[in-house]
Amino acid sequence: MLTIEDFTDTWPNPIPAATESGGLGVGLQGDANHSGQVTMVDAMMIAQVVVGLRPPADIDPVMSDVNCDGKVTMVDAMLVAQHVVFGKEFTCWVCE
Ligand SMILES: [Ca+2]
Repeated sequence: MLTIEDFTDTWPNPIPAATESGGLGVGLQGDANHSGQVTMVDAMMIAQVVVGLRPPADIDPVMSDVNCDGKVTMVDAMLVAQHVVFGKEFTCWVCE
């Protein structure tokens, strides 16, 4: 079992990280393309992977699974879009 309490760089600035079964993601939850920001591009990329317009390798599956159900689906794309537009925080439905 891996539990992340504080993950920082050498300054020490906090580094966002998330875990799920079989995976560790470092970065911003929802930042599917590792741009350093969570934007509508992330929501679009997740949606495009879900419908097969992009290869799964184009997104980080751990950072894209924002509801922590172990799958990347249209729900994750919608939650990322809601986060960008309304500032809604991500909630791990499975983890909590
Ligand atoms: Ca998910």
